Amino acid sequence: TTATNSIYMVTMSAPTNIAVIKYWGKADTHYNTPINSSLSVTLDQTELRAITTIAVSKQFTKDRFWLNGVEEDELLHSPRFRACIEGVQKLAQDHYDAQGNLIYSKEDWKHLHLHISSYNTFPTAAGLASSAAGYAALVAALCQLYHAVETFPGEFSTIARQGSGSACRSMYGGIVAWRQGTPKQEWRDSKAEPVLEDWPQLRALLLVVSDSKKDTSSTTGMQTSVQTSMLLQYRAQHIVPARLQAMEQACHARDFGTFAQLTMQDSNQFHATCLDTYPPIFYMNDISRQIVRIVTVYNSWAGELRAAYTFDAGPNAVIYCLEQHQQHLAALLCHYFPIPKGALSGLDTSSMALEE
Ligand code: 2P0
Repeated sequence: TTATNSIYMVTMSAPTNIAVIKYWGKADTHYNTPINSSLSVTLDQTELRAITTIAVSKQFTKDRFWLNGVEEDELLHSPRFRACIEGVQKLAQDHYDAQGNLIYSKEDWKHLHLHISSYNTFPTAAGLASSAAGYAALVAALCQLYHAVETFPGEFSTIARQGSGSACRSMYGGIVAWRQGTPKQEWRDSKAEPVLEDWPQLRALLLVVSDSKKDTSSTTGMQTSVQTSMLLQYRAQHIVPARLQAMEQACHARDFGTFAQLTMQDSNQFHATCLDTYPPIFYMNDISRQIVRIVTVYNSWAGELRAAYTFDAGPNAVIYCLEQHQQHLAALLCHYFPIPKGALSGLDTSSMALEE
């Protein structure tokens, strides 16, 4: 076994994901399962990530957690956070060093305290799915720490789901579905499933309209929607199943036009259910609506769907397009929303002149 003063550390990161068929509404609040399946694109080629380091030592006397450098005791002791730690701990294995000596046994893990530090490389709680990346990175780091092994495919994603619903989808890259699952066996089939490993030409432009914290948290918002919006119930039962199937087909065929149309319609419908909620929830603002107009005009100018907007629980837009239209679209958007000097990095602005 290890010396008492040794510290064992792991670091893992997870990307954010942006849903094109949205999750909104819980079927079971305890197991954190949804009233409809959803589908998202994991932004795994970007730097939009949560990075989580976990340290373990026999010297630690209690669990501690820092988010972006600030200690967050309440979050650490929340049922969702505990569900992640305990969920992965159940799958822990003994841990040996390179020489085959036992360092930590399964029993040890139950008594050892953790120091967890997590950073987001993007604004927290501004509708850029920070909880998705955050809980996915937490679960990934715990899995690494505990040398956890799944007892069925997708089990790790069921644990991330209990941290935050959308986090289960960030456990895989590419295009990922979250199957709503059934109550039997504690909803073990409410899990993420990779749908398409990647779509190399697909691009996402992120338009940060505001990086301040959102007014209505997703958890509270969707609870009110489930209680008051009949439109949400109708959507979950009668619209999403067929739309999801059409979306999966479009992804497999890499049919961007269909993908774009379904994406925009689903975003619109999600925000319609927010308006149908009582009291109503407004996530999009005037700038968000201007972005919708620009994309609509751009698509009708092109005579085909070349860009697809989508908005989550905040005013920020994500615009999907194909690689060949990325520069043109970025130039158009920069024309209407000039970017402050120095705020752009990694983009070649010299080639961004509008062609028309
Ligand atoms: C989604 N959103 O599918 C939808 C679209 C926001 C709009 O998942 O309560 O943070 O932690 O399970 O996952 C945001 O909700 O909610 C979300 P919890 P979560 O991406």
